[in-house]
Amino acid sequence: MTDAWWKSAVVYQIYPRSFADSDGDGMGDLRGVIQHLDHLAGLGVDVLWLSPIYPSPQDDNGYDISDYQDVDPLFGSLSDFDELLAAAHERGMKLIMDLVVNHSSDEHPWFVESRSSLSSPKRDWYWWWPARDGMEPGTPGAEPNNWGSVFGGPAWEWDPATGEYYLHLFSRKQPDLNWENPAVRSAVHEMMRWWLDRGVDGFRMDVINFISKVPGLPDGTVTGAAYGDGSASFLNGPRIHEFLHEMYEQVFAGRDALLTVGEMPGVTVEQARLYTDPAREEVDMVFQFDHVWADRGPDPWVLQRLKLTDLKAIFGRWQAGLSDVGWNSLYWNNHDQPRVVSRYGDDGDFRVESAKMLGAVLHLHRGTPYVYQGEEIGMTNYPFGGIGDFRDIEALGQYAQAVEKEGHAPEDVLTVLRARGRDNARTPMQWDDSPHAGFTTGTPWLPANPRYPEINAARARKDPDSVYHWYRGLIELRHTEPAVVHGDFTMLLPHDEQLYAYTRRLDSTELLVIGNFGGTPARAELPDPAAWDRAELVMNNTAQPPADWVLGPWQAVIYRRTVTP
Ligand code: TEU
Repeated sequence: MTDAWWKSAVVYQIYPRSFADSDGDGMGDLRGVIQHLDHLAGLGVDVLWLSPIYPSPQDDNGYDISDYQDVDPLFGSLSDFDELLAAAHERGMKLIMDLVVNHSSDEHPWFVESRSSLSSPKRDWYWWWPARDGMEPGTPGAEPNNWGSVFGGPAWEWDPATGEYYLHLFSRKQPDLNWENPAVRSAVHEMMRWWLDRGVDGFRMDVINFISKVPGLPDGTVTGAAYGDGSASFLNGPRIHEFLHEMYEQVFAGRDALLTVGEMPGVTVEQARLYTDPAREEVDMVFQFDHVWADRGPDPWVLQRLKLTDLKAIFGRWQAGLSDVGWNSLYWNNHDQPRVVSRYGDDGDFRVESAKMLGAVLHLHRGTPYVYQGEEIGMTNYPFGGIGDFRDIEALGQYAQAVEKEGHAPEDVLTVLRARGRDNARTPMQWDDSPHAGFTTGTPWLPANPRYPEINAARARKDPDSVYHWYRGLIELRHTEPAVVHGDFTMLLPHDEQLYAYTRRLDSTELLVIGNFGGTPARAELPDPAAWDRAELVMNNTAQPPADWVLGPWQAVIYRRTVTP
């Protein structure tokens, strides 16, 4: 495990619903992915991660699964899937699946059976609880505890037929599976082995640090929101390491060349050291959230600007914390995050420069980078208007709770949703300048971003100065320069509010990365500038190299030198 293949790999995330539609129904599908594999192979990525394609009522766009071992007809068939897997493998790319097993759909046969009666053999596969002591079941406040769900409203749904409540940390159509039950765990393991036997190369595990709950499910802390915050009872719960190690033994042990990454909101560096220590046999890496929560203030409905020094403190802590044991994953974007160029860059005059700068600063860290569809062409947030423009269950549910239950001004909530809402990531991939950005010949389920005539893949591939070719260069650098993969990391200028700078060092090679997070020139006060006098400028996103270490607006530079011991 010392030289794991995924340390030099770059992963590309596909959100199939919004990637490419081959049959004109307005919804992306697997044949659409197959048609665009050369765009991905050309970029040089090593692994594809497919967001869920399983049969689903689509309450949360497929993160509510009603059959773990098939493909939703919306996306195609199992034979389309096999063809995609073979076509990816032919091009030297691996493919990992999304594993969503903290919860299933309420339409999964397991849940249908579980809710059918108090004595159902599957009753204990989910979290069924009676009403709070002394309360009339089904009345307001009678829920077993005070937890709110991530998508707004209580985390419990009353089932009049059996008179009990079931737990759902996400929507009411996503009941939480009861991992305390060994039969649940072995059913999940069996399903995972079935996919691996089919040839898939690993899993991205959805909110996997939520699966172990504190027994008794005590009330959460009351924060002034409509519901309590129960996260202390389900984030990194008491049996989480046991469950992950058991999964490793039952599913992954003895299989080669896999990749496992656990999505873990709220994970700390100390916990991540345990999760990703190869000797403990849990997961290869985790997705932490600190750097995408860095622009979140105490009031969720007030936009807060990023302080660059906070961002550097976060990455610095993660780089140091996982330097001797474990491994980082690196990402700006995924299907839940707004577009990074609109968030931490400048999507106006400096869109191309800032998208490249953000890519360089992220990819040169130690860890495995993830690119989300459209990031490689610098796609931007969508100009949402009113709440009617949003489709995401999270945006709609949180809006309803904030406005109707908590009395926030609609315009304040909309301001935050426009900047941070998940639909920003979910508008169609922009392939070319034909109608709907070439995503579909029909009517897309979410409209294409109106900037597609300027920002699209066909144009980016033709332009050697595009964000696409810059990302291709970053990926190539990771593949060819071992210091990018294995070098030590040292943060420089931790107190500078505009420049992000660090070095990577492996044996006699040292790299220096500097990125300007602003639209004005800024001078890097390096600790030892003379050491870099004769260094090679490996990548630069503007026409001129810095003079006297003054970087232009949104400039990014990567230098390499040979160190004589
Ligand atoms: O997301 C987990 C998660 O914590 C999200 O709630 C995320 O922090 C939030 O949406 C950011 O706005 C995973 C999936 O990635 C997401 O798409 C699913 O909706 C969720 O789990 C439930 O499966």
